[in-house]
Amino acid sequence: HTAPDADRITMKRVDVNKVAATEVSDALRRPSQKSADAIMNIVTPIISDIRNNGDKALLSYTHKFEKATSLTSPVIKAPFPQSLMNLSEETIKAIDVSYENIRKFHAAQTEQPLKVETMPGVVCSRFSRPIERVGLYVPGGTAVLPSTALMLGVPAMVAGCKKIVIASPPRSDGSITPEIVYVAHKVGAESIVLAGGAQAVAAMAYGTESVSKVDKILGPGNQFVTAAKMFVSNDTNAGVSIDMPAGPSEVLVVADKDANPAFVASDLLSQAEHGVDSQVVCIAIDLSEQQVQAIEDEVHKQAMALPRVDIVRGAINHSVTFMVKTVEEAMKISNEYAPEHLILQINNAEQVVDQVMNAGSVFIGQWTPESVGDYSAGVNHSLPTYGYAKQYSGVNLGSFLKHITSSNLTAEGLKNVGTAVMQLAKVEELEAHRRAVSIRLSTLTGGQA
Ligand code: HSO
Ligand code: ZN
Repeated sequence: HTAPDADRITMKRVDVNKVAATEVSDALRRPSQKSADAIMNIVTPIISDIRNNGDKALLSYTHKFEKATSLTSPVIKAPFPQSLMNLSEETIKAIDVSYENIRKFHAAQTEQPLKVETMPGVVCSRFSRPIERVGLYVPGGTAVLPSTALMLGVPAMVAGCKKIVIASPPRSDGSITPEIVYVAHKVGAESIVLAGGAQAVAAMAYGTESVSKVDKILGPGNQFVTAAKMFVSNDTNAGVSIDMPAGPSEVLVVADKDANPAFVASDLLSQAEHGVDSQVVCIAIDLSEQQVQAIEDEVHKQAMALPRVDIVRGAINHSVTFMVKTVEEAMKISNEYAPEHLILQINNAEQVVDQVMNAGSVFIGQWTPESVGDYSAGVNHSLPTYGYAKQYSGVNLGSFLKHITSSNLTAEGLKNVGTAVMQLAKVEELEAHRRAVSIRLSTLTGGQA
């Protein structure tokens, strides 16, 4: 039954010790995205239309793209009516448990203000303040994602953001997923914008008659959402920042001889079902031909039983298994790929975490499927994709804060540091800078500036 056939859902295999290094890096390449220019050409007119025509334009895009032609107002303001959050007991409980774990983990990220006396009488401090108004984008598309509302809304609430705006595309009947309304209510959101895509991003960046303007926009989305976020964050008229560039979801699973092939396959598939453009990578450490085969058999068997098998098939099509000999080789490939999610189904997984240099979030040991982090463990699931784990952190409490520094000098302190300041001002030929120090120092000695 393992004979290759066209319908078989199977990943490409690369034996790292038998091929050229270029073949490894080729196999690690992400599926290519539509050209950035083409996407920008589509989103810029939408953004201008929202800037010029506000609510009217926003509604017309929602009528067009979401087919929600009955919608007459693009915003629901808090307090949200109970009728919009009718949920089963089980769902309420699941959201409450997840909310509490996410709240605990993000509250623990609170940093104490720091204060350092760099020289006698020269005190430098750093403290943080919340970003006042944040816009949280919760994607619609092929799945409803109330968990993303939790992952963005809870840290915003913990940080103390005054105004939380949540945007999410409505369903074609104009209604919004009740789970999202319940989360919005729990995190104290000011409003829910019933819109998606570039138009929702533009509405939050510039504000409309009914959409509140925000200072930062966070959250994953398709290429149009990402392009719009990039555009508005570059527009000084908008005065808005973004979290990070977002791309399709991905996972890299490292498995050794003791890993359960069924567990490994289940983790690969849980990411593969996100979208046809998702990518999953498996690195098998010192596995025999039969053991790799066992994982591949499980991938096929479990995939065939999934409701979203067609999406999975698309993702698995550009996914790969690497065969390596050692943990070090595996971690070298993983760090090069910089996966959004890294799952370590290996012995001594906890020690191997020391070797992780680039990853969004790590899942340690065989009892830690990525799904727990997607929903309920407490870690954030809004993470850098597409290799951006090399330079970006996932969403965290700090994403909703600014750090402010302060200096506080005594007369003694100014005497101690003043010489250095005056000399550097002289080097830069900025005489007013030099005098701001010298005028004070001469006051201290009772002389003239
Ligand atoms: N794995 C996704 C997050 C998610 N999973 C939401 C299920 N719902 C990207 O990190
Ligand atoms: Zn997921």
